[in-house]
Amino acid sequence: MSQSDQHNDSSSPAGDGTNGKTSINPNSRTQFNRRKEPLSANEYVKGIRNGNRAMLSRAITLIESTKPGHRALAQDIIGQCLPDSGNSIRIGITGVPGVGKSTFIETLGNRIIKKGHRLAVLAIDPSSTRSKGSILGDKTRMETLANSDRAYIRPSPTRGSLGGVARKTRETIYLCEAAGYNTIFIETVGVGQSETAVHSMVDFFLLLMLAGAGDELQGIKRGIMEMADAIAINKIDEAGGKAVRQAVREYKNALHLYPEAASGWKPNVVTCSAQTGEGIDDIWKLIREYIKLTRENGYFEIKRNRQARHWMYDTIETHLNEHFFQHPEVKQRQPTIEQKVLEGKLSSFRAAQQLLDAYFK
Ligand SMILES: Nc1nc2c(ncn2[C@@H]2O[C@H](COP(=O)(O)OP(=O)(O)O)[C@@H](O)[C@H]2O)c(=O)[nH]1
Ligand SMILES: [Mg+2]
Repeated sequence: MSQSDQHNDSSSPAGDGTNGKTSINPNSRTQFNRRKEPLSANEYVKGIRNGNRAMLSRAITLIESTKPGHRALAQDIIGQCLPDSGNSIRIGITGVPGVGKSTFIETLGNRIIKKGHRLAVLAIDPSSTRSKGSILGDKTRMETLANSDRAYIRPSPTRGSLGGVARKTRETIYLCEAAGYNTIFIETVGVGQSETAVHSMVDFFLLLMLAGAGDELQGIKRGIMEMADAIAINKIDEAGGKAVRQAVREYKNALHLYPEAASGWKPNVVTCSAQTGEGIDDIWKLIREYIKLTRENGYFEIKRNRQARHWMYDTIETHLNEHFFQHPEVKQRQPTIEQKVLEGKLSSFRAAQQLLDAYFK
């Protein structure tokens, strides 16, 4: 295990010791580490508030757990952390694999922690279901950050639906904020579902692109461009000046096709090299301008409140959905009914009705 893994990895929630190398308050860490019995929500919350990273990691593992007991405990912890949350800037960073998201986060992250920010990086990467390597890869790409006391890096859980993963990320944000991280970066692969979910949990949404690759080639859907508060063309150290200028022109044109945003903000196209650092400070400046504008015109609050409402309904839907499919009668009848639909012997609507009847009966 590399040092960065030990430093930032998750640990088991089962009260079996922790692997957090650094905590802000060493005393509270030892105290918790000696404990063998499961911790109470209060103890978790105390640890998180003290900036104990191992406790934070263990609480996030509870959020990610599918065990009902863990989830109940996690909800308790989140509830207690809520009053301390909300005091951060949440930034989503998306783009196809390889565009340079992790490198960008490493470069920008190091600059802002030098300015005194405390940064949490949450990475949602569905490809990690297939290869654990991509998570390790990210960690080596964010090596300096991973070894900093002012940064906390947490890869997404590797199981579950994208929507489910995203919901857990949203809950994780609260804990990170309660732990004193005032800037949250959420890295997500720009291929579909996940950024809609991420868009509804961040204040600013940044889309990374490459020059000369064409957006079809880059697998970016129009809808994702529409959500972007800025598009940054990365790797300008590599691309020719002409290709970069053309890409800027094209994306600017594309953005102008969208109706003016309710935020009063005009999304812009900028250029950078996450590798050399060129343009990175300007992007940070842009993000701060956005925050300033939307805080002043009230949109910042409005957006957060709408997001809260969205997650309320999302959570209800998820719970109802789970409850439905765990119903014994539904569980028992589902395979046969599904098979009949596949064979064309039963219409989808009748099939659904039969299962719903079984549930409501
Ligand atoms: N030349 C150049 N390479 C870059 C730049 N940013 C990232 N890379 C490289 O592109 C590859 C993918 O980067 P990574 O940050 O992992 O992309 P991600 O999949 O979007 O997170 C790595 O080999 C990086 O070193 C850049 O600005 N210029
Ligand atoms: Mg990455």
